[in-house]
Amino acid sequence: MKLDETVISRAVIERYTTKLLSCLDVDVEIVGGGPSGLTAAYYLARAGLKTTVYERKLSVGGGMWGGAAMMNEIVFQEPARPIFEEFGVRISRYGDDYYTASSVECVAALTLRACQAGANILNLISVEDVVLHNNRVSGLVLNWSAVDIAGLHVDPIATRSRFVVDATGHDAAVVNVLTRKAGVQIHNASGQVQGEKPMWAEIGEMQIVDNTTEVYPGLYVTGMAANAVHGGYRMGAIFGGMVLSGRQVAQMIIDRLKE
Ligand code: 48F
Repeated sequence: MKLDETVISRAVIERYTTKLLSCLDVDVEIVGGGPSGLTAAYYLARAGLKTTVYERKLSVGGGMWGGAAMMNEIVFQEPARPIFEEFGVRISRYGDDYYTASSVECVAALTLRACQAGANILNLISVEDVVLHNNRVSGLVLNWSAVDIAGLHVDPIATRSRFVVDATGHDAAVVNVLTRKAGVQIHNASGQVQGEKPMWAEIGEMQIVDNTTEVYPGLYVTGMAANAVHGGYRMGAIFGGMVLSGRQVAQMIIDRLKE
């Protein structure tokens, strides 16, 4: 059998181009491939919705890899257990109220399940802006992360979707760019990004599901971005709220698209 370098290159170029073209017009675009974004992608794609995740880094997983202070175990609580079990993660009980799992296994499982459910995950792409039509977020503005890092003056490409999800974690990057550039009021207590509060795990974990909302027409928040936008507490290395919020935003969008 002969292996031809140009055929290998052609395969990559053709297949990636097909994939990228299929992402130009989708049901849901998720910005950020951390635990909340990957969980949302799994449930949305499983419901048959055309779903894309954009991740600016080489690897998805966000803040999950490092557990707490680089000790690669994560902790979660009972309400999140069925989600981790559905992802096929091996979990261990810790005391009466906690479970632990390998953070590496969690990232791998969430990523695999999201892909196998049919979500497209595109890494190395940074979302730098939103498409805003008639006071509704209608898509995303993308560029290669390498362009951003190198500071090159290169115009982006734009997509269309029915809903965008900001799953960018503490930065709430999508909501921040919308409010900064469009000067709009968002749907929270102050109309502006409130910023996260200091750490209070119990309250932060309770708030995160309630804070998973549509903050502007067409734009939802999930995960730590939800608490950042609504002024909720941070919670550190407990990840139950992240997957519960990811499942919640998926369900809200699925319900909306059924209307
Ligand atoms: O930060 P991240 O893991 O967000 P999350 O899903 O989970 C938070 C936890 O990891 C942890 C915590 C647990 O209690 O508080 O922090 O809310 O993942 C966010 C992902 O979004 C990517 C970023 O690289 C990361 O992988 N991201 C951020 N900005 C952009 C982006 C952008 N502009 N374009 C594309 N990806």
